[in-house]
Amino acid sequence: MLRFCLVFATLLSFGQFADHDTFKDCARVNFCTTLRTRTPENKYSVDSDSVVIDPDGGQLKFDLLDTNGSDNLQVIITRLEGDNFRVQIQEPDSDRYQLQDVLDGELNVLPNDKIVIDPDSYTIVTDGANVTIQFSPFSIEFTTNQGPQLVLDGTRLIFDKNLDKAFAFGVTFPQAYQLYGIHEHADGLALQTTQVGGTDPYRLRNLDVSGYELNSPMSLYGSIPVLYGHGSEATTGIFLHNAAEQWMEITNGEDNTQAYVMVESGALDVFVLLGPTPAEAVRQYVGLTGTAHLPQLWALGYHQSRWNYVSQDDLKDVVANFTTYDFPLDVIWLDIDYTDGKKYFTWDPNAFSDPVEMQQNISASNKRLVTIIDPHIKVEQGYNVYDGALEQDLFVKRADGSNFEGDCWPGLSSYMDFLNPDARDYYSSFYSYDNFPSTTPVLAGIWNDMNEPSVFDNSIEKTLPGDAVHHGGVAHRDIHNIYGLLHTKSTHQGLINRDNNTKRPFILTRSHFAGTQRYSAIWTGDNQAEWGHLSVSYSECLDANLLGIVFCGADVGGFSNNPSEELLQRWYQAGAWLPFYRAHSDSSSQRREPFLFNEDVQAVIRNAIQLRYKHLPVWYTRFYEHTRNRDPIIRPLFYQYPSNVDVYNIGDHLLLGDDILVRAVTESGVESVQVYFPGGTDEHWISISSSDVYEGSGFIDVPVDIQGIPVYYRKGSVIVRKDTLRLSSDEMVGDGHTLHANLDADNKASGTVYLDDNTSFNYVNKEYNYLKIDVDGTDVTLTKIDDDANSDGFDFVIDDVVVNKIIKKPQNGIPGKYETKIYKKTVDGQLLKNLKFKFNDIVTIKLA
Ligand code: MIG
Repeated sequence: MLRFCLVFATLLSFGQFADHDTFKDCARVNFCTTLRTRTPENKYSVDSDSVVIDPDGGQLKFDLLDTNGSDNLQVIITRLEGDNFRVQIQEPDSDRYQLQDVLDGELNVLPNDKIVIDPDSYTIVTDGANVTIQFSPFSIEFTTNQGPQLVLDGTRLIFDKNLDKAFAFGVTFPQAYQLYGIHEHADGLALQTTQVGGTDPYRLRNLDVSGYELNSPMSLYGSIPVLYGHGSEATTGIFLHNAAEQWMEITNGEDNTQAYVMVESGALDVFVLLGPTPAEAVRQYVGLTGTAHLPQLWALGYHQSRWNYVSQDDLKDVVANFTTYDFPLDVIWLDIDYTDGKKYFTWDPNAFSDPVEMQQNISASNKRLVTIIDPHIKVEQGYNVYDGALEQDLFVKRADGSNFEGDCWPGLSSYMDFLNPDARDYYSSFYSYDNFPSTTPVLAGIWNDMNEPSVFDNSIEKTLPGDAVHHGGVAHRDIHNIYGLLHTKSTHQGLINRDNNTKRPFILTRSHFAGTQRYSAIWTGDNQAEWGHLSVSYSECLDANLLGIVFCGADVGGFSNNPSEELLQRWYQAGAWLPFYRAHSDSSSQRREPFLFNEDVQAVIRNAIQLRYKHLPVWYTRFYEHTRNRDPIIRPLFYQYPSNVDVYNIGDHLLLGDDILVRAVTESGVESVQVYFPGGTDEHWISISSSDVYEGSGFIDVPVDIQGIPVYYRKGSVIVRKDTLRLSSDEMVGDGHTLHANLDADNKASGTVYLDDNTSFNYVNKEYNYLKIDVDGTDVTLTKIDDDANSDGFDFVIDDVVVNKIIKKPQNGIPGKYETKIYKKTVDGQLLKNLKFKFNDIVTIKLA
């Protein structure tokens, strides 16, 4: 049996290229082929008699007349807070599925207090924007102070009864040069131009694509239908609130940046984001679908996973070796191997005969456990999860009304119908300590995999068929892309209930959609141990960060196949700067836990992980600021430097917040790499591994060795670190901080730091300490940012201050130099850690 499993697993997961027989291109999808080649026509005009202005409700409604007379449509334009708009277009008698569960709460609708009525147009006028509805030919044009920004173009609006519920629409971005967004594709950061005869349109249909290929518009596991049109003057965007299969034709270029969106079913429901900066466009989008809550601190540490830790002894050994070999570790993961016959919420009685003891063992060295729970349920009478769901009728159905059954890990399986609130409640109850036997709080988080959902049947693209039926008679095709979101929603509720709402849940999901950030972190699925996959991990997670899902990572080392030692080291170094930091590997790959390598390799990997831990206060503070401001945690260069056209395609650099610049090394055998330093010649970037300082003047060739990748602090920043080396985040809680102050020309630097209980939701009730730090020469001033926050118990303890001062300016691409002074922890003879920062405290510390 074991032998059979291994062979089976190998066949399934091995592959250098995606399976194009199974996963379709546009040419094999009827609605895509038909809509893609449709010639634009002036088909629609506004029926001026039909316009209804509803000033209180903020809506404008009107009919579109089809010149052929048959296919009239209705349009509703709603004005939302922040000068954003919603456009809904559908047939007058439409029974299209209206998506639920995705938006974060109620929308804030604003009244249309000014509408200019002309003979051939209407214009909604607000402080920041004009929205002009042209009657004939029909179009909706959004104009801001920076000029025309976005046009919903009537000539490519298609509702075709011959294609059932499929529709299409076009958007042009008059001021953009480049489109970004529409996660998830294994592609560069900037979207490619697609065209008939060239690259296929980008597809958004959540699929279990093993062995996926790079530079490809193929679907992967998640879909976020958000597009940003970006130019040097302005950034705008659209969010298509629709979870059916979609294809997007992309055209980039000055004066001609546009997208043509083809959708299988559901509603045409578009939110327009008017920017005008990338930061504002992102905030507008995240305002619709919500922020991530803070993770528990440990979730930001290093995670060790592998398919297959085969027994409790195997697992305990791995954990023990991390300690023996001095590698920090917060979480050890169990893949499907721990279950009894792939029945989730059970343990294999032989290999995992004493899960409680195993959890105690893990916890003794301050580590935690995460286990996998998939959404398919083994069809087996006597398996309680199955029996109850069968009895309460909670499975997805076939078109004929019988329960859908398909093949997956356990053999024949049925699929929880997470669209049904009762199914979500039912499933969530299995996470309780009673219902998931032998679990303790050491089982600190859950991994939801295979939730596209995956079905082992290539004839249906390895997922549920579109005509499968959900609660309320909803066709699967209408909600396909939110199946994983609803799975994590149920899991999230389960963990909240399990711990009586005292702990912030940690969930990792493979399938995702707009709004997933409210419940779960994501990873990029089954990547490969290849340099190109290391590089794409940056562009994929940067993209996710622009689209609200900030907690993103990729399997460190690559899931399939075996990385060279060099690639593995580079991956540990780069992965340390993505929000989610987990090594994971396929069951058929060789083991590659860091302690298995020679001492030189170990030292490099240890350094990479330690550097992650030193920056935990930065990560935690950025996550908090995300909850507060909706900002991405990691950012591509164009986001921070939007008018610099040279950085539009750079996807292998990232900024953590705005003060740390990282360049992944994704090339083998190099002694130097090109690093782009942004910000102009007045901006300076201080290397953390040498005494070099670079000016923000573009690409500079920087020497590298295997010890590290290029990382820089921005001049004028204070980076708050914990530099005492420990073996887990728990062990660091009592440690003091080291401020790394990077002085500017005026000898000033500033930053922020956030502290709380690392665990609970009390921060929502303002139980935290959030401080602004200002360094001026040798004075350090700490100012509480929220007067009304209760910081009792969250003292900010400073051990020492590292002051970096530029002593030779960089010039003409030649690096300058900085020197470092370290100031120790005395203030008027007191230890800094005895200081408490209470209500309104401003404390000035003289550095000795
Ligand atoms: O079809 O649970 O992406 O991380 O190790 C493979 C086994 C199923 C896919 C996940 C991968 C995981 C594996 N799973």
